[in-house]
Amino acid sequence: MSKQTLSNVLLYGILDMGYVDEQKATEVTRQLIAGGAGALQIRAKRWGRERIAAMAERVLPITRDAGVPLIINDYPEVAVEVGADGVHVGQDDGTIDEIRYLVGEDMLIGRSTHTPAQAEAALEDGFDYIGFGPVFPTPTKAGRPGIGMENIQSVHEKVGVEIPMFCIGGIKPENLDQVIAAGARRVVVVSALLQADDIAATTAEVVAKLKG
Ligand code: 3NM
Repeated sequence: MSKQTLSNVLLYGILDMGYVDEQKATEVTRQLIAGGAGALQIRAKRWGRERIAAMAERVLPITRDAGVPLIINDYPEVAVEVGADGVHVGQDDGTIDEIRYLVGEDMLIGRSTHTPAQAEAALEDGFDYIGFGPVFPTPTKAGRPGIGMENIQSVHEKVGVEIPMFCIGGIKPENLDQVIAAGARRVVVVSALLQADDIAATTAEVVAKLKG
C-alpha cells in the first residue's frame, strides 16, 4: 500500500475515547464519515496499546471501505501492528527519523504544533501534516492556553500551502466562521462533533462551511 494523502481533507475527525462510548465507537465512526470527515484518528489517552489496537481493528474495516485514512494517536507500533494509515505524535514524542524508522515509508506521520516556529520546524523535518492549536482553550486538551487566531494566516502561507495544516482546539460550528476568516482551510473538531445530538448532521454542517 502506498502512502495516502490528506491533501483533499477539510475536516479531520477524532474518535476520542474520552467522549465516545466504547460500544458505540463503530456507529460514531460511520456517522463522522457519513457527515464528510475525510480522515479519522483514534485517540485514547487513558488506554493501553492493546485496547487501542483492538479498537482500531473494529474501526478499520469501516474507514477502509470509505477510503478514509485511519491514524493512531501516540503509538507508532500500534499503527504498524493493525495496518493503520498513519500515526500522530506530539512535540515530545520523538524525531521524524525515529518515528519513520518504526512505521516505514508508507505511513502518514502528523505532528501537533503550538507555535509558528514548531509548525515551520515540522514542515522542514518532513512531517506529512500538522495540527496547529489549540486555537481556543479546550477541555479535550486541558491545561493549555489558546494560541488565538492571529498566526493562522501566516502559518498557512508558510506551512499550510506545503503540507496540510489542520487548525484544532475548541473549534465548533458556532465559531468556525471566525476561524475560517482568520485563514484556516482545514480543521479538526472533536468534542463539538462527538457531543452533538446528530453527529452526521453537525459534521456535514462543518464540512459545508469549510467548502465555502
Ligand atoms: N490537540 P476539541 S487541541 C487533541 O492543540 C487536541 O494540539 C490540540 O478537541 C492541540 O475539538 C486538541 O474538543 C483538542 O477542542 C481538540
